Amino acid sequence: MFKRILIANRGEIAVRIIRTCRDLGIISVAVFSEADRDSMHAQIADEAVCIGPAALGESYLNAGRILAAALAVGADAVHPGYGFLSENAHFAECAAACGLTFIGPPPEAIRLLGDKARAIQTARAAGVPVVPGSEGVVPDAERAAAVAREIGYPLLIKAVSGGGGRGIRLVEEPSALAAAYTAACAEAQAGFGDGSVYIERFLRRPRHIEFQVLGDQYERIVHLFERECSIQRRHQKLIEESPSPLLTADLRAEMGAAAVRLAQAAGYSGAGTVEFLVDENRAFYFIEMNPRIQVEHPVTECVTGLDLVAEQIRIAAGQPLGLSQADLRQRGHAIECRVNAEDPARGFLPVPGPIRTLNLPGGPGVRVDAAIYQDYVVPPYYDSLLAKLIVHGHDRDQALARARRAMAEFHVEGVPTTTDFQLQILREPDFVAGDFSIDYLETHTFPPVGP
Ligand code: MV4
Repeated sequence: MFKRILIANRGEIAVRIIRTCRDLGIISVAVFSEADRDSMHAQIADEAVCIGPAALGESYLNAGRILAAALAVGADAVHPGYGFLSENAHFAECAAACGLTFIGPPPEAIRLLGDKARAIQTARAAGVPVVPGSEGVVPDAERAAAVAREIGYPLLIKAVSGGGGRGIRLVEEPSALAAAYTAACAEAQAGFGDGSVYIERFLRRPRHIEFQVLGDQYERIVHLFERECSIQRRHQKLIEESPSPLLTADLRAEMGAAAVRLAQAAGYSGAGTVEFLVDENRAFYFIEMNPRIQVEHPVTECVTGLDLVAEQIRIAAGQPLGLSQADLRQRGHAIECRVNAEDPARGFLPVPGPIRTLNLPGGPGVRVDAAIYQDYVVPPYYDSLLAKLIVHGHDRDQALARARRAMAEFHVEGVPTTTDFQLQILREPDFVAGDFSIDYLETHTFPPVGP
């Protein structure tokens, strides 16, 4: 097992990883920017190294500085968390070249899944359903028109190197296709340094349901059931849950098996997430796979009883998976609310600044993953995630009651937060009935809550 792990991240996920390191008797090493001197992750880690100024390119996105810090402290492994360098195949290769274990999937799998068209072709070859569309990259406007004649309108042009909502363009009718194709390629080139695009039929009002998978280095892969992630605003998830209110046991087993087949075909190991869209007929389609631990992983931890970060570490250390699919059960119901330092009344504008008062919820079935404390100053340079509230209950009704109870207890003064907005969702009849899609927040209005 590793003796010392460097955590190449900040905020709640760095704290989350430090906690598991401590459980496992592994020395944790934090890295922090000059803007994060007072951050919780830098304070609670066993060791902490300043790696540079606030700017991402000089700290958390600077592979050279992070690897130099890891070598200087004698780390044997690097955990990238989510975001930052977590999906950077080159960083994973450089870590290995330095004699450090990258706690994540093999670089070849990261590279394959980072190319969304190759990922979809891998899925198709593995018998995983995909959205009707182009077979791989669409190289010119003539080919785009040919694909469009086959699949019809509306359609989406997606950047091969996009993902997570970046680099997508909706085309409603044939007259708009040629210009949209040209613009999509130019945008993709400018945004990702790769102008390749592919085309899919546009699904109306789908649900976004993802499956957690876990694979060891010996080709054993299991799935840890689904997370329902449809409640989002502009690709920022606000509430996630497991199980999804939509899935039947049969559909869950079918989608889980598909997720495992895709991971196997991609040569995957470690923790990963397979994203599907599910239409109104409950037909499901693979759209992409994320080769990292995700923000919403605690929902899966609650219903499976596993520590996913510990599983990542054991897998990276070469231990075989101690679980088989038949051992795994989805127990009860878990809901996560992401508490952001944003003002819903001002279009969810991020508002950094000092936290003057902080009262965190507790009690039965409540978990808070956060990296904040009273008088902590939220820096303006990074994301606005303050905390994650995760509740667990015997069933969805109990989990909902606990989520409402805990969110009402969640009290922050100094910066605005999303808690009151989420409380309204937790009480809204369609949400309570489990009747929603990715369009939920565009089709439901919530009055601003006064101070
Ligand atoms: C789609 C889609 C409808 N049809 N693909 C956006 C993020 C990226 N992961 C895939 N996305 C979508 N792909 C087809 N063929 C609708 C979305 C989409 C979406 C997906 C998941 C969660 C939120 C979303 C919000 C808007 C659009």
